[in-house]
Amino acid sequence: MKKVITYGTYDLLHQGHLNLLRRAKELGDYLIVGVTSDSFDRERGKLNVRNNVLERIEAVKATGYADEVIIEEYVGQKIDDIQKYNIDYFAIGSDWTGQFDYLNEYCKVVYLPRTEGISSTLLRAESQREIRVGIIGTGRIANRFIPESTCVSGVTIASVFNPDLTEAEQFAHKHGIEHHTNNLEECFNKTDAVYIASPHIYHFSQIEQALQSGKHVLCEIPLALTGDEAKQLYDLAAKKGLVLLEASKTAHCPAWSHLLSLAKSGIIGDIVDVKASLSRLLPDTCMREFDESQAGGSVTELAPLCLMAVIKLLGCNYSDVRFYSKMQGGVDIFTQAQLVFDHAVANITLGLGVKTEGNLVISGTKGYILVPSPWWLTNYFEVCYEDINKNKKYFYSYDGDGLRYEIQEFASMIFNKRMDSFRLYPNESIAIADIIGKYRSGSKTTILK
Ligand code: C2G
Repeated sequence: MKKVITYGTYDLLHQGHLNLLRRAKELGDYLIVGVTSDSFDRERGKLNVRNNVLERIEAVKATGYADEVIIEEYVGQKIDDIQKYNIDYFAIGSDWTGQFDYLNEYCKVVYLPRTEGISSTLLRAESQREIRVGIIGTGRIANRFIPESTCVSGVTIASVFNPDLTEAEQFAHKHGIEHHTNNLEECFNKTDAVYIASPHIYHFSQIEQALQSGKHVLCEIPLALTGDEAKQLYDLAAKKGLVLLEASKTAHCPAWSHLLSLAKSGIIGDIVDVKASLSRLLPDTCMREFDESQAGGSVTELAPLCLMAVIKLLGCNYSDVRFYSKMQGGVDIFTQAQLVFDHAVANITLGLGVKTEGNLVISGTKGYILVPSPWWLTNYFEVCYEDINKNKKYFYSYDGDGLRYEIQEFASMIFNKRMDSFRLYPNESIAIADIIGKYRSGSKTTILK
Protein backbone atom coordinates (compact mmCIF):
# COMPACT_ATOMS: atom_id res chain seq x y z
CA MET A 1 0.00 0.00 0.00
CA LYS A 2 1.41 3.41 -1.04
CA LYS A 3 0.93 6.15 1.53
CA VAL A 4 0.73 9.85 0.66
CA ILE A 5 0.86 12.85 2.96
CA THR A 6 0.02 16.50 2.29
CA TYR A 7 -0.32 19.60 4.45
CA GLY A 8 -2.23 22.85 4.39
CA THR A 9 -4.37 25.38 6.16
CA TYR A 10 -7.43 24.79 3.97
CA ASP A 11 -9.09 28.02 4.98
CA LEU A 12 -12.45 28.59 3.23
CA LEU A 13 -11.94 25.29 1.41
CA HIS A 14 -12.17 25.82 -2.34
CA GLN A 15 -11.77 24.15 -5.75
CA GLY A 16 -7.97 24.59 -5.67
CA HIS A 17 -7.80 22.56 -2.43
CA LEU A 18 -10.18 19.93 -3.86
CA ASN A 19 -8.03 19.49 -6.99
CA LEU A 20 -4.89 19.25 -4.88
CA LEU A 21 -6.38 16.66 -2.51
CA ARG A 22 -7.77 14.59 -5.41
CA ARG A 23 -4.37 14.56 -7.18
CA ALA A 24 -2.59 13.75 -3.95
CA LYS A 25 -4.94 10.84 -3.30
CA GLU A 26 -4.37 9.56 -6.86
CA LEU A 27 -0.65 9.26 -6.15
CA GLY A 28 -1.21 6.30 -3.85
CA ASP A 29 -3.72 4.25 -1.87
CA TYR A 30 -3.93 6.05 1.46
CA LEU A 31 -3.96 9.83 1.99
CA ILE A 32 -3.06 11.56 5.25
CA VAL A 33 -3.86 15.27 5.38
CA GLY A 34 -2.07 17.49 7.91
CA VAL A 35 -4.17 20.51 8.81
CA THR A 36 -2.27 23.36 10.46
CA SER A 37 -3.27 24.27 14.01
CA ASP A 38 -4.41 27.83 14.67
CA SER A 39 -1.34 28.63 16.76
CA PHE A 40 1.05 27.15 14.19
CA ASP A 41 -0.53 29.32 11.49
CA ARG A 42 -0.26 32.41 13.67
CA GLU A 43 3.37 31.60 14.30
CA ARG A 44 4.16 31.27 10.61
CA GLY A 45 2.60 34.67 9.97
CA LYS A 46 -0.82 33.54 8.71
CA LEU A 47 -2.83 35.98 10.80
CA ASN A 48 -5.90 36.18 8.64
CA VAL A 49 -7.18 32.61 8.65
CA ARG A 50 -10.97 32.72 8.79
CA ASN A 51 -12.00 29.17 9.82
CA ASN A 52 -10.69 27.67 13.03
CA VAL A 53 -8.86 24.35 13.05
CA LEU A 54 -11.96 22.29 13.82
CA GLU A 55 -13.93 23.85 10.97
CA ARG A 56 -10.99 23.34 8.62
CA ILE A 57 -10.63 19.68 9.63
CA GLU A 58 -14.36 19.12 9.06
CA ALA A 59 -14.10 20.71 5.61
CA VAL A 60 -11.17 18.47 4.66
CA LYS A 61 -13.00 15.36 5.92
CA ALA A 62 -16.11 16.34 3.95
CA THR A 63 -14.13 16.21 0.68
CA GLY A 64 -13.96 12.43 1.09
CA TYR A 65 -10.34 12.30 -0.14
CA ALA A 66 -8.61 12.05 3.23
CA ASP A 67 -8.23 8.62 4.81
CA GLU A 68 -6.81 10.25 7.91
CA VAL A 69 -6.53 13.82 9.15
CA ILE A 70 -3.80 14.96 11.54
CA ILE A 71 -2.92 18.35 12.97
CA GLU A 72 0.34 20.07 12.05
CA GLU A 73 1.63 21.91 15.09
CA TYR A 74 5.33 22.61 14.78
CA VAL A 75 8.22 23.24 12.44
CA GLY A 76 9.94 19.95 11.67
CA GLN A 77 6.81 17.86 12.17
CA LYS A 78 6.76 16.82 8.51
CA ILE A 79 9.96 14.80 8.95
CA ASP A 80 8.56 13.16 12.08
CA ASP A 81 5.23 12.34 10.39
CA ILE A 82 6.82 10.90 7.25
CA GLN A 83 8.85 8.47 9.35
CA LYS A 84 6.12 7.75 11.86
CA TYR A 85 3.46 6.98 9.22
CA ASN A 86 5.85 5.27 6.79
CA ILE A 87 5.04 7.69 3.99
CA ASP A 88 5.95 7.03 0.33
CA TYR A 89 4.97 10.40 -1.18
CA PHE A 90 4.92 13.92 0.21
CA ALA A 91 2.64 16.03 -2.03
CA ILE A 92 2.20 19.81 -2.04
CA GLY A 93 1.07 22.50 -4.50
CA SER A 94 3.50 23.91 -7.06
CA ASP A 95 3.55 27.28 -5.26
CA TRP A 96 5.96 25.55 -2.88
CA THR A 97 8.27 24.18 -5.62
CA GLY A 98 11.77 23.60 -4.29
CA GLN A 99 10.94 24.45 -0.70
CA PHE A 100 10.40 20.88 0.46
CA ASP A 101 13.23 19.20 -1.46
CA TYR A 102 14.87 18.46 1.89
CA LEU A 103 12.16 15.85 2.49
CA ASN A 104 13.51 13.75 -0.45
CA GLU A 105 15.82 12.19 2.13
CA TYR A 106 12.78 10.57 3.76
CA CYS A 107 10.30 9.94 0.88
CA LYS A 108 9.50 11.10 -2.65
CA VAL A 109 8.50 14.76 -2.88
CA VAL A 110 5.91 15.62 -5.54
CA TYR A 111 4.89 19.19 -6.43
CA LEU A 112 1.38 19.05 -7.88
CA PRO A 113 0.04 21.74 -10.22
CA ARG A 114 -1.60 24.59 -8.34
CA THR A 115 -5.05 25.61 -9.55
CA GLU A 116 -4.82 29.10 -10.99
CA GLY A 117 -7.26 31.91 -10.24
CA ILE A 118 -8.49 30.81 -6.84
CA SER A 119 -7.09 31.12 -3.34
CA SER A 120 -8.21 31.57 0.26
CA THR A 121 -6.76 35.09 0.14
CA LEU A 122 -8.97 35.98 -2.86
CA LEU A 123 -12.03 34.45 -1.22
CA ARG A 124 -11.37 36.34 2.01
CA ALA A 125 -10.97 39.59 0.08
CA GLU A 126 -14.19 38.99 -1.88
CA SER A 127 -16.26 38.07 1.15
CA GLN A 128 -15.21 41.00 3.24
CA ARG A 129 -15.58 44.68 2.88
CA GLU A 130 -12.67 46.62 4.31
CA ILE A 131 -13.27 47.71 7.90
CA ARG A 132 -12.64 51.45 8.02
CA VAL A 133 -11.17 52.21 11.43
CA GLY A 134 -11.06 55.61 13.13
CA ILE A 135 -8.30 56.36 15.62
CA ILE A 136 -9.44 58.29 18.68
CA GLY A 137 -6.46 59.82 20.42
CA THR A 138 -2.98 60.28 19.00
CA GLY A 139 -0.59 59.36 21.81
CA ARG A 140 2.22 56.78 22.04
CA ILE A 141 0.11 53.65 21.71
CA ALA A 142 -1.88 55.07 18.77
CA ASN A 143 1.42 55.65 16.96
CA ARG A 144 2.30 52.00 17.44
CA PHE A 145 -1.15 50.84 16.38
CA ILE A 146 -0.93 52.17 12.81
CA PRO A 147 2.02 50.09 11.55
CA GLU A 148 0.62 47.04 13.36
CA SER A 149 -2.75 47.44 11.65
CA THR A 150 -1.11 47.09 8.24
CA CYS A 151 -0.31 43.44 9.10
CA VAL A 152 -4.00 42.61 9.32
CA SER A 153 -5.86 42.33 6.05
CA GLY A 154 -9.28 43.93 5.77
CA VAL A 155 -8.42 46.85 8.06
CA THR A 156 -7.90 50.41 6.77
CA ILE A 157 -7.28 53.46 8.93
CA ALA A 158 -9.76 56.00 7.57
CA SER A 159 -9.80 58.87 10.05
CA VAL A 160 -8.12 60.22 13.13
CA PHE A 161 -9.64 62.31 15.91
CA ASN A 162 -7.95 64.59 18.42
CA PRO A 163 -9.72 67.46 20.19
CA ASP A 164 -6.74 69.56 19.10
CA LEU A 165 -7.04 69.84 15.30
CA THR A 166 -3.34 70.55 14.76
CA GLU A 167 -2.38 67.36 16.60
CA ALA A 168 -4.91 65.38 14.56
CA GLU A 169 -3.47 66.87 11.38
CA GLN A 170 0.12 66.08 12.34
CA PHE A 171 -0.76 62.48 13.16
CA ALA A 172 -2.70 62.08 9.88
CA HIS A 173 0.21 63.54 7.94
CA LYS A 174 2.78 61.33 9.69
CA HIS A 175 0.83 58.12 9.00
CA GLY A 176 -0.75 59.01 5.66
CA ILE A 177 -4.34 58.96 6.95
CA GLU A 178 -6.69 60.73 4.58
CA HIS A 179 -9.08 62.27 7.10
CA HIS A 180 -8.52 64.03 10.41
CA THR A 181 -10.91 65.92 12.64
CA ASN A 182 -11.57 67.37 16.08
CA ASN A 183 -15.21 66.39 15.83
CA LEU A 184 -16.10 62.86 16.97
CA GLU A 185 -19.28 62.68 14.87
CA GLU A 186 -17.26 63.47 11.77
CA CYS A 187 -14.85 60.66 12.62
CA PHE A 188 -17.78 58.25 13.09
CA ASN A 189 -19.24 59.27 9.72
CA LYS A 190 -16.06 58.14 7.97
CA THR A 191 -15.68 54.80 9.74
CA ASP A 192 -17.17 51.39 10.66
CA ALA A 193 -15.16 50.92 13.83
CA VAL A 194 -12.96 52.91 16.18
CA TYR A 195 -9.84 52.27 18.20
CA ILE A 196 -9.99 54.36 21.37
CA ALA A 197 -6.55 55.32 22.66
CA SER A 198 -7.46 58.54 24.45
CA PRO A 199 -6.74 59.29 28.13
CA HIS A 200 -8.62 56.96 30.52
CA ILE A 201 -11.22 59.47 31.66
CA TYR A 202 -12.65 59.78 28.15
CA HIS A 203 -13.03 56.05 27.49
CA PHE A 204 -16.52 55.63 28.90
CA SER A 205 -18.15 58.54 27.09
CA GLN A 206 -16.31 57.90 23.83
CA ILE A 207 -17.19 54.20 23.81
CA GLU A 208 -20.79 55.08 24.54
CA GLN A 209 -20.94 57.66 21.77
CA ALA A 210 -19.28 55.31 19.30
CA LEU A 211 -21.70 52.47 20.09
CA GLN A 212 -24.68 54.85 19.90
CA SER A 213 -23.43 55.83 16.45
CA GLY A 214 -23.31 52.17 15.38
CA LYS A 215 -19.52 51.73 15.47
CA HIS A 216 -17.63 48.67 16.69
CA VAL A 217 -15.11 49.56 19.40
CA LEU A 218 -11.64 48.38 20.32
CA CYS A 219 -10.67 50.32 23.46
CA GLU A 220 -7.30 50.59 25.15
CA ILE A 221 -6.88 49.47 28.74
CA PRO A 222 -8.47 50.28 31.11
CA LEU A 223 -11.74 49.98 29.19
CA ALA A 224 -13.60 51.69 32.04
CA LEU A 225 -12.92 52.87 35.58
CA THR A 226 -15.72 50.98 37.34
CA GLY A 227 -17.44 47.65 36.85
CA ASP A 228 -20.82 49.35 36.45
CA GLU A 229 -19.53 51.51 33.63
CA ALA A 230 -18.00 48.52 31.88
CA LYS A 231 -21.22 46.51 32.28
CA GLN A 232 -23.31 49.35 30.85
CA LEU A 233 -21.03 49.51 27.83
CA TYR A 234 -21.05 45.77 27.14
CA ASP A 235 -24.86 45.74 27.54
CA LEU A 236 -25.14 48.58 25.07
CA ALA A 237 -22.83 46.81 22.59
CA ALA A 238 -24.92 43.63 22.86
CA LYS A 239 -28.16 45.57 22.39
CA LYS A 240 -26.75 47.26 19.29
CA GLY A 241 -25.20 44.05 17.91
CA LEU A 242 -21.75 45.66 17.89
CA VAL A 243 -18.33 44.36 18.86
CA LEU A 244 -16.75 45.85 21.98
CA LEU A 245 -13.29 44.52 22.80
CA GLU A 246 -10.77 45.62 25.42
CA ALA A 247 -7.32 45.98 23.86
CA SER A 248 -5.58 43.83 26.47
CA LYS A 249 -2.65 43.07 24.20
CA THR A 250 -1.14 40.26 26.25
CA ALA A 251 -4.44 38.36 26.22
CA HIS A 252 -4.16 38.11 22.44
CA CYS A 253 -0.55 37.11 21.96
CA PRO A 254 0.20 33.52 20.87
CA ALA A 255 2.48 32.56 23.76
CA TRP A 256 -0.01 33.74 26.35
CA SER A 257 -2.81 31.68 24.74
CA HIS A 258 -0.65 28.59 24.87
CA LEU A 259 0.48 29.25 28.43
CA LEU A 260 -3.14 29.54 29.49
CA SER A 261 -4.19 26.28 27.82
CA LEU A 262 -1.22 24.49 29.41
CA ALA A 263 -1.93 25.90 32.86
CA LYS A 264 -5.64 25.14 32.57
CA SER A 265 -4.96 21.59 31.41
CA GLY A 266 -3.31 20.84 34.76
CA ILE A 267 0.38 20.53 33.87
CA ILE A 268 1.29 22.27 37.13
CA GLY A 269 -1.59 20.70 39.07
CA ASP A 270 -4.10 22.95 40.81
CA ILE A 271 -3.17 26.61 40.62
CA VAL A 272 -2.82 27.99 44.14
CA ASP A 273 -0.92 31.26 43.70
CA VAL A 274 -0.48 33.83 40.94
CA LYS A 275 2.02 36.67 41.25
CA ALA A 276 2.23 39.27 38.51
CA SER A 277 4.33 42.43 38.58
CA LEU A 278 4.61 45.37 36.24
CA SER A 279 6.62 48.50 36.88
CA ARG A 280 7.56 51.36 34.61
CA LEU A 281 9.48 54.36 35.93
CA LEU A 282 8.52 57.38 33.88
CA PRO A 283 10.96 60.21 33.13
CA ASP A 284 8.99 63.08 34.64
CA THR A 285 6.07 63.52 36.95
CA CYS A 286 4.30 66.04 34.69
CA MET A 287 3.00 63.21 32.53
CA ARG A 288 -0.67 62.17 32.39
CA GLU A 289 0.21 59.01 34.34
CA PHE A 290 0.90 61.13 37.45
CA ASP A 291 -2.12 63.40 37.09
CA GLU A 292 -4.87 62.65 39.60
CA SER A 293 -7.46 64.58 37.57
CA GLN A 294 -6.73 62.32 34.59
CA ALA A 295 -7.14 59.13 36.63
CA GLY A 296 -3.40 58.54 36.66
CA GLY A 297 -1.56 56.17 38.99
CA SER A 298 -0.17 52.67 39.03
CA VAL A 299 -3.51 50.87 39.24
CA THR A 300 -5.25 52.55 36.33
CA GLU A 301 -2.06 52.45 34.23
CA LEU A 302 -0.69 49.03 34.99
CA ALA A 303 -3.29 46.84 36.69
CA PRO A 304 -5.37 45.83 33.64
CA LEU A 305 -2.76 43.43 32.20
CA CYS A 306 -1.90 41.88 35.60
CA LEU A 307 -5.59 41.52 36.48
CA MET A 308 -6.24 39.95 33.07
CA ALA A 309 -3.68 37.26 33.93
CA VAL A 310 -5.15 36.65 37.39
CA ILE A 311 -8.74 36.47 36.14
CA LYS A 312 -7.95 34.25 33.14
CA LEU A 313 -6.09 31.86 35.45
CA LEU A 314 -8.28 31.92 38.57
CA GLY A 315 -11.67 33.21 37.42
CA CYS A 316 -13.81 36.19 38.44
CA ASN A 317 -15.15 34.84 41.74
CA TYR A 318 -12.73 36.24 44.29
CA SER A 319 -14.02 36.67 47.81
CA ASP A 320 -11.84 39.56 48.92
CA VAL A 321 -9.47 42.16 47.55
CA ARG A 322 -7.07 44.43 49.46
CA PHE A 323 -4.73 47.15 48.25
CA TYR A 324 -1.54 48.64 49.72
CA SER A 325 -0.38 51.90 48.12
CA LYS A 326 2.37 54.44 48.31
CA MET A 327 1.11 57.83 47.21
CA GLN A 328 2.79 60.87 45.67
CA GLY A 329 1.05 64.00 44.39
CA GLY A 330 -2.37 62.39 44.73
CA VAL A 331 -1.62 59.25 42.71
CA ASP A 332 -0.38 55.79 43.70
CA ILE A 333 3.22 55.43 42.57
CA PHE A 334 3.14 51.89 43.94
CA THR A 335 0.29 49.50 44.67
CA GLN A 336 0.20 45.90 45.68
CA ALA A 337 -3.16 44.18 45.49
CA GLN A 338 -4.09 40.88 46.99
CA LEU A 339 -7.05 38.91 45.69
CA VAL A 340 -8.37 35.99 47.69
CA PHE A 341 -10.24 33.14 46.01
CA ASP A 342 -11.58 30.11 47.85
CA HIS A 343 -9.02 27.91 46.07
CA ALA A 344 -6.12 30.32 45.54
CA VAL A 345 -4.56 33.73 46.17
CA ALA A 346 -3.15 36.28 43.76
CA ASN A 347 -0.81 39.23 44.19
CA ILE A 348 -0.21 41.99 41.74
CA THR A 349 2.60 44.52 42.24
CA LEU A 350 2.48 47.73 40.24
CA GLY A 351 4.88 50.65 40.14
CA LEU A 352 5.13 53.95 38.31
CA GLY A 353 7.47 55.26 40.99
CA VAL A 354 8.87 51.99 42.37
CA LYS A 355 10.88 49.58 40.27
CA THR A 356 10.52 45.82 40.58
CA GLU A 357 11.13 42.67 38.54
CA GLY A 358 8.26 42.41 36.05
CA ASN A 359 7.66 38.70 35.98
CA LEU A 360 4.74 36.34 36.38
CA VAL A 361 4.85 33.23 38.52
CA ILE A 362 1.98 30.75 38.57
CA SER A 363 2.36 28.20 41.33
CA GLY A 364 0.54 24.89 41.40
CA THR A 365 0.43 21.66 43.35
CA LYS A 366 2.75 19.90 40.84
CA GLY A 367 5.00 22.70 39.62
CA TYR A 368 5.11 26.31 38.53
CA ILE A 369 5.20 28.42 35.39
CA LEU A 370 7.64 31.33 35.24
CA VAL A 371 7.31 34.06 32.64
CA PRO A 372 10.40 36.24 33.00
CA SER A 373 10.28 40.02 32.74
CA PRO A 374 8.72 41.55 30.70
CA TRP A 375 6.03 38.89 31.15
CA TRP A 376 3.34 40.99 29.40
CA LEU A 377 5.24 40.80 26.10
CA THR A 378 5.04 37.04 26.39
CA ASN A 379 7.34 35.20 24.01
CA TYR A 380 9.00 32.75 26.35
CA PHE A 381 8.09 30.84 29.49
CA GLU A 382 9.32 27.96 31.54
CA VAL A 383 7.41 25.15 33.23
CA CYS A 384 9.32 24.00 36.30
CA TYR A 385 9.07 20.98 38.59
CA GLU A 386 10.71 19.64 41.72
CA ASP A 387 12.67 17.32 39.44
CA ILE A 388 14.45 19.87 37.26
CA ASN A 389 15.00 17.24 34.56
CA LYS A 390 11.31 17.55 33.77
CA ASN A 391 11.48 21.34 33.26
CA LYS A 392 10.45 22.60 29.85
CA LYS A 393 11.06 25.92 28.08
CA TYR A 394 8.63 27.30 25.50
CA PHE A 395 9.59 29.92 22.89
CA TYR A 396 7.25 31.84 20.58
CA SER A 397 7.39 34.69 18.17
CA TYR A 398 6.02 38.02 19.27
CA ASP A 399 5.99 40.07 16.14
CA GLY A 400 6.41 43.83 16.02
CA ASP A 401 4.76 45.62 18.89
CA GLY A 402 2.35 42.73 19.37
CA LEU A 403 -0.79 44.79 18.72
CA ARG A 404 -1.50 42.92 15.48
CA TYR A 405 -2.96 39.98 17.42
CA GLU A 406 -5.67 42.04 19.11
CA ILE A 407 -6.41 43.91 15.86
CA GLN A 408 -6.76 40.58 14.05
CA GLU A 409 -9.17 39.30 16.70
CA PHE A 410 -11.18 42.54 16.53
CA ALA A 411 -11.43 42.27 12.72
CA SER A 412 -12.32 38.58 12.92
CA MET A 413 -15.11 39.32 15.43
CA ILE A 414 -16.55 41.97 13.10
CA PHE A 415 -16.31 39.79 9.97
CA ASN A 416 -17.81 36.77 11.70
CA LYS A 417 -20.37 38.75 13.70
CA ARG A 418 -18.95 37.20 16.86
CA MET A 419 -19.81 39.32 19.89
CA ASP A 420 -17.31 37.95 22.33
CA SER A 421 -13.78 36.66 22.40
CA PHE A 422 -12.64 33.70 24.48
CA ARG A 423 -9.40 35.60 24.97
CA LEU A 424 -11.16 38.12 27.22
CA TYR A 425 -14.87 37.67 27.76
CA PRO A 426 -17.07 40.68 28.63
CA ASN A 427 -17.58 39.41 32.19
CA GLU A 428 -13.78 39.17 32.63
CA SER A 429 -13.26 42.67 31.30
CA ILE A 430 -16.06 43.90 33.60
CA ALA A 431 -14.39 42.17 36.57
CA ILE A 432 -11.12 44.00 35.79
CA ALA A 433 -12.90 47.38 35.67
CA ASP A 434 -14.74 46.48 38.87
CA ILE A 435 -11.49 45.85 40.75
CA ILE A 436 -10.10 49.17 39.49
CA GLY A 437 -13.36 50.81 40.65
CA LYS A 438 -13.03 49.20 44.09
CA TYR A 439 -9.52 50.56 44.36
CA ARG A 440 -10.57 54.05 43.33
CA SER A 441 -13.37 54.05 45.90
CA GLY A 442 -10.60 53.80 48.50
CA SER A 443 -12.44 51.57 50.95
CA LYS A 444 -10.10 48.60 50.61
CA THR A 445 -6.81 50.47 50.60
CA THR A 446 -4.08 50.84 53.21
CA ILE A 447 -1.76 53.76 52.52
CA LEU A 448 1.92 53.13 53.21
CA LYS A 449 3.80 56.00 54.87
N1 C2G B 1 -3.46 24.96 -3.43
C1 C2G B 1 -3.64 24.72 -4.77
N2 C2G B 1 -4.29 25.63 -5.55
C2 C2G B 1 -4.76 26.78 -5.02
C3 C2G B 1 -4.61 27.03 -3.65
C4 C2G B 1 -3.92 26.09 -2.86
O1 C2G B 1 -3.21 23.68 -5.31
N3 C2G B 1 -5.37 27.65 -5.82
C5 C2G B 1 -2.74 23.97 -2.58
C6 C2G B 1 -1.46 24.50 -1.89
O2 C2G B 1 -0.39 24.51 -2.80
C7 C2G B 1 -1.28 23.49 -0.78
C8 C2G B 1 -2.74 23.16 -0.40
O3 C2G B 1 -3.55 23.55 -1.50
O4 C2G B 1 -0.67 22.32 -1.24
C9 C2G B 1 -3.17 23.89 0.87
O5 C2G B 1 -3.01 25.28 0.66
P1 C2G B 1 -3.14 26.33 1.86
O6 C2G B 1 -4.38 26.06 2.59
O7 C2G B 1 -2.88 27.68 1.31
O8 C2G B 1 -1.97 25.91 2.85
P2 C2G B 1 -0.43 26.27 2.75
O9 C2G B 1 -0.15 27.57 3.41
O10 C2G B 1 0.05 26.08 1.35
O11 C2G B 1 0.12 25.16 3.73
O12 C2G B 1 4.01 23.94 5.67
C10 C2G B 1 3.30 23.93 4.45
C11 C2G B 1 1.87 24.15 4.71
O13 C2G B 1 1.32 23.26 5.61
C12 C2G B 1 1.08 24.26 3.42
